[in-house]
Amino acid sequence: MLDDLLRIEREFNQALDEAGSDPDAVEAIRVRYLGRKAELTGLMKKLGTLSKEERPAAGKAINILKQKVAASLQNAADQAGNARRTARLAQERLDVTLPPRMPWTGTVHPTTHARRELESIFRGLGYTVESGPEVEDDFYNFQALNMPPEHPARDGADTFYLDGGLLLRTHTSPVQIRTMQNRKPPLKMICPGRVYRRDWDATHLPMFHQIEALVVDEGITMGDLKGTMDVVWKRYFGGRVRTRLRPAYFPFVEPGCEYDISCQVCAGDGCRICKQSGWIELGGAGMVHPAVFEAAGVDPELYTGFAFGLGIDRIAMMKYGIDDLRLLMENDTRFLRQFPL
Ligand code: FA5
Repeated sequence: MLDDLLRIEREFNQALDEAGSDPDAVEAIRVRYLGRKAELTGLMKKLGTLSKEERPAAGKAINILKQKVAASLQNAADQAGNARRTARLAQERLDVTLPPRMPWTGTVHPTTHARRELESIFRGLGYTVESGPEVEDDFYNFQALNMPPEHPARDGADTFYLDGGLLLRTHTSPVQIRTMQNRKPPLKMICPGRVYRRDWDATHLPMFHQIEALVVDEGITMGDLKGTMDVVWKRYFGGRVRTRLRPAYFPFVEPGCEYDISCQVCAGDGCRICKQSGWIELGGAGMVHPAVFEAAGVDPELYTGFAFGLGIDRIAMMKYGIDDLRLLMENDTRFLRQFPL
């Protein structure tokens, strides 16, 4: 029996060496050497076949080996567990010195940004900010603006008509009438907002944004218009911008003009965006027509006023060097994320 115990101990030590720090292998050895079917358990059962004199010494030797095996197994299991934990910790280690991956938070749309900046400039000059409905009727969009039914300027091809004599406003000028109906002069207001036309190309959108301005008081002149525009664009684009007025016809102003700024993409040298002219048209302007004052209930003998309406999308196009207005409508985040605030 003693030979058996020596052999078992040798085999056990060898098996434990081979198991190394693999906890599954250590557990398998525990089952093999201490489990119900273990050879040591078998030897224990065989004690009864030994003589009375041999039995105590043999029983003691078996128990000592069992305790040694149990202690070695406990030791090996602890080491295997530690090794596994250390390996896992090494794998999961965080390098807290790495720069963080910043979440993408979205940006303000360039048109919104341009609108907000313009609003802030006009507020600084004492203007109020008004709004009006996008679904208008014929009176506000055309008639009150000196465009009776047969007037060629209300060319049906440009207008989205709705049922019930309504339409999507084609410009922000109807808000001039609504404001004058509600407030007495002197008044200085702007109205930024969405407008709609049947257009679609690189410089024309079906839904775009205008900013309307109206100033009414005694003694307002074209000089006030030009001076105001110059201040606004110098503040918005910086000192390098040049401005010009060109005579133009709009039924609701007299005299009327178009308002250009030097192209901000090529600094006036001529490029694809300004069609080599060095100038970009931002909108129309002029002195409020007496017929418009009359339609809105303002005395044209007492008051004069100027008005203008500018395309905000075109202004954003200039500010950010965008060469196709349709990009502003497509909501492509690869484009939009180039304009962080
Ligand atoms: C008007 O809409 C007049 N109501 C402006 C006005 C107001 C004149 C007050 C006089 C007094 P016009 O149709 O030119 O004018 O449009 C003004 C500006 O809107 C244009 O110069 C352009 O910058 C912009 N615009 C016009 N159509 C489009 C379009 N389809 N897409 C984007 N911008 C446009």
